[in-house]
Amino acid sequence: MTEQTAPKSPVTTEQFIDEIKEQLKYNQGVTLEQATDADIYVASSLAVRRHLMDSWTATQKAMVEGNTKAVGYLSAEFLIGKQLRNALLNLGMLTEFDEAVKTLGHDPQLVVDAEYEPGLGNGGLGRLAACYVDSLASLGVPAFGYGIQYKYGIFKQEFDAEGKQVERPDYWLANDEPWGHIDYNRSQKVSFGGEVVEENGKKVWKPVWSVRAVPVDYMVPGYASGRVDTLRLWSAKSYDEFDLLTFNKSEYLDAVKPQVEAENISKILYPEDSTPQGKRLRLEQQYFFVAASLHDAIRVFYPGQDKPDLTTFPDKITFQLNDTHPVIGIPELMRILIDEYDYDWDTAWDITTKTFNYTCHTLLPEALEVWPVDLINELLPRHMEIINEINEHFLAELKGLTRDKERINRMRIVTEGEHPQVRMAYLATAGGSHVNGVAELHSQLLKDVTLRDFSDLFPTKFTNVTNGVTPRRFIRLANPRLSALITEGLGTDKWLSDLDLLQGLVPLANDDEFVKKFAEVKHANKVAFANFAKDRYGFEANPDTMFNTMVKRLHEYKRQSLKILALISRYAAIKNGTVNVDDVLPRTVFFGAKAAPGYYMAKLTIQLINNVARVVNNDPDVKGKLAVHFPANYNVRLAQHLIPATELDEQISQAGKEASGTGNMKFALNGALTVGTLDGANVEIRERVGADNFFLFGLTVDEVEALYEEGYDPAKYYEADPRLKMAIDMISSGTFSDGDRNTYAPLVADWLTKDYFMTLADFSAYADIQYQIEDLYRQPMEWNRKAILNVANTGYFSSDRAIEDYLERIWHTSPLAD
Ligand code: DL6
Repeated sequence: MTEQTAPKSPVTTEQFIDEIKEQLKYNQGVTLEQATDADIYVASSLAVRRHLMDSWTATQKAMVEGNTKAVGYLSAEFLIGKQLRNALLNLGMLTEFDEAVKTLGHDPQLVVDAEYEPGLGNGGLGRLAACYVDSLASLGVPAFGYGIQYKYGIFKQEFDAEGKQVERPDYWLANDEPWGHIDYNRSQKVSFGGEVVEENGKKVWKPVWSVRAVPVDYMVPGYASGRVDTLRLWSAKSYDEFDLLTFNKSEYLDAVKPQVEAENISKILYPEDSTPQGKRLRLEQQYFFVAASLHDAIRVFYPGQDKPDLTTFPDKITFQLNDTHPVIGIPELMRILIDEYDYDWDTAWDITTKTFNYTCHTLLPEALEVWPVDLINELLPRHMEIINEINEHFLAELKGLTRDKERINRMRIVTEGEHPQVRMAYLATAGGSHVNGVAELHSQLLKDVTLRDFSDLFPTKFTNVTNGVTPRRFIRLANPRLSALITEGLGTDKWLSDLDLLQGLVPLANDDEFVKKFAEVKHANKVAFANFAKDRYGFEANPDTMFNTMVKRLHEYKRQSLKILALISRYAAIKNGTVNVDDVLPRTVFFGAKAAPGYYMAKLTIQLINNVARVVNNDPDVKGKLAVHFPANYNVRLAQHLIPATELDEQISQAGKEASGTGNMKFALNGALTVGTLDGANVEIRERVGADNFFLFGLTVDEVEALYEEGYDPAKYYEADPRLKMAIDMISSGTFSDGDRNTYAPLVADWLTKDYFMTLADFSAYADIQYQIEDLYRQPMEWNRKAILNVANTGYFSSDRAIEDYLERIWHTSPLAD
């Protein structure tokens, strides 16, 4: 990326004050005296939006007229976070905003806080999509993020009196939402069901119901690029508002049924990740947004043309399939080309395979989506025919490549048997040009294990693009103190658009004055977080203890259980005198995690963590030494507060299970040290920051495999390490369940008899490395030197670099000319 200095505000503070007043008057109809913080938020957002408008239209015009191939990022999730500050930063208006709002008698922080965070994603995959649209715009690449504007985002997490997770609906659209522009004039019709008939020798799909896909456009401002891309999220509306006849018969609920059913499609985000989906509504959602997006792209790139030459479609836009969720787009584009535009099969297949690419985000076999043929037949009968035909063509192609019948059979897109299914990852691999994993290790495992047959026969399709995160949101906005210090250290602020410049901080790790300033920044961030936590969650966190954080979705493979077992063992050791309390390094542990509502073991782990926190935090024997906090409802906002304050980050998944991780990148970039396994992007982070600056422990992928082969017996580890035994026994004794010995019995039984993710096998190494961590932490200058080296050496993990890799390896397009 070309280095950019910070953008210059398009307005003075005085002008911005006038613009806010104008919005208050003409949009909200309130006087300045009546205006609340929320009013000021809406007025400022609308005023900021206006400043983006010219660049937005110019970007679209340049894209269509300049013939620069655009990127269509198809994703069921975009976890965008709050918009206002991000837009202000990218426009260079942060100072003008703060000044204007203060002049108008409001506190800028309270105004920013009035924005309700859209939770349109589950975790890593959705947040990655948001980072990628930010980087696309910042690099000046014309792009559309295409997804769904769910009415209810990821559930709001609360904890009940017993520490159990309770899910509450997240009706984010009940609040004023000034960023999305609903465009009824550019809606698309999306149809379902019915049958396929032959008319004049042609297949014709006769669907029986349709919904109206209405685009809601969010502008995606690039940082200092002058470009603004589009995040187009589809909302489902009914064509039949309601049935008057039924209404007049007083059957009121029946009268609105079709409307309710149609609108259900975009009603709620599925609160799952990495777990199998078998829900009809989920397939409806997938087809809904993909079909609308493909038709939308044709409308955008061939304006006003009845019979466009769609052989040029792959030159106009390249579609990235963000995991398998949008893969139904492959048969949909085939259907559009064959049924709507009369192309023959081969031409349609050529266009389709050139148009799509697929990113896989998992290594868990159960997370690779499969759809029952019966369900697709019922909802999308014409697509099922096309998928069957793709399967037949593909099998014929394979027969030309290999004589290995078993391999060919293993590669079937549509399985055989009584309940045939469509394997969406296979369809994506066969129907696209490139397949990529999201970290080097992950991409290698995709080739060696998950998609081995495919990579053997189509080796050139496979590539890697290691994930990245946007430095604008996750350093500049989240950590203004560190940002100022980096700018001071480097003597420039250009690092925000070229994160490799952080390398310039390497020598400063040996400059004691700089190291001290760095330590002061971290301490100030800890104090700020403690204040935020007190205010927002009501707990006291002592900034003079080590801040140690584990935030991510709750999943057994991520192994929050390893962290909590180690913590309990430390607590138990203090209680029974094995460890002298005076020797214990004071530590505050933060957890943040949502569990899928139907994931029993994950929810039980949450309950355990909350109860460990309750017991430990109320025990005078460990006061000042050990504290555990689990702020509910981990989201982007909490991440932005907690990550800059963290000193030790946990990335402790079983090796070979975390595809990449992106939290690990955010923490390293904010000067936390990582304790982690050789998994996902940890491997590359460690390579870059240096083995001495990363706390590595645990089994490797090969060792995990060997242990499975040899027959894994978790009980052996329980017997062998008294620290582990003590921790598990303490749980079993009812210490964290008011004496009830059964509460956590399912967890304990699982650990001792199955422990699929080998928590027990890695326990000793994990407990041992804590001594190393604590020794280092007792030498603050050394700790902070290493933390600086983490910041300095992780510029590679910018999403700008990731997008540049996509441009070069997969999309083969470029930024718009100036
Ligand atoms: O690539 C983004 C993110 C990775 O960093 C995580 O390691 C990975 O678990 C996550 N995957 C998902 C979806 N899982 N499935 N399917 O969220 O993607």
